[in-house]
Amino acid sequence: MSQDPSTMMVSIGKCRLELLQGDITRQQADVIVNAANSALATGGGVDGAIHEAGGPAILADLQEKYPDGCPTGSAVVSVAGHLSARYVFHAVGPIWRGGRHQEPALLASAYRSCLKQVMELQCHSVVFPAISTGIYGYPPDLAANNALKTTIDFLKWHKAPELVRFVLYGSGAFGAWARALEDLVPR
Ligand code: AR6
Repeated sequence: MSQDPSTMMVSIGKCRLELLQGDITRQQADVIVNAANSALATGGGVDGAIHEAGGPAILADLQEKYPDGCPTGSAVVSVAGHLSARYVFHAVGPIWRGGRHQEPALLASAYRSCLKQVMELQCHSVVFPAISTGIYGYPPDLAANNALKTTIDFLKWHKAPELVRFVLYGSGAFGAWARALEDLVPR
């Protein structure tokens, strides 16, 4: 495991799993994942940042392709506009309501839906934000364990994609992901 104050990296077979503190709109990857809502309406947080940086082509594509939105626990694909990516995936995580309303299963399902579509579109790299941990209120430590365990299980089973990077906004989120990764992949 390599480590400096704001990055962390582990290998899962031939795949790389990275944590980085930063702004996801500045990333370069085949796929950038957005934390969306089920109406696919422009919101705040990472969603607002992605639509602002990516430009109006993203919303126009979503409105044309998915007029009925996207169910919680799933993800849909749009163009990437001005972002440095082939696609933007719009993943809908659950709103935290205490943890007994299928939140863990729905969060894992949102990540799995993205990873599956990364493979189907023959993409090799994907960057994720901390889905559901902002406006949707999912506790960061629980979300981190869920996101990383789901991803590690997927990488072990499918041996792809080559690179999965979580881009965490702020030191609090980065710390939660770093602790969860150390627990799941002890050095
Ligand atoms: N880069 C990376 N992470 C970011 C950035 C950024 N530029 N900006 C915020 N984050 P949120 P949710 C972090 O609220 O909880 C929207 O209105 C943020 O600090 O963006 O899934 C949608 O339209 C937090 O850790 O998404 C939905 O209605 C994480 O991204 C709703 O919010 C997720 O926070 C979705 O809520």
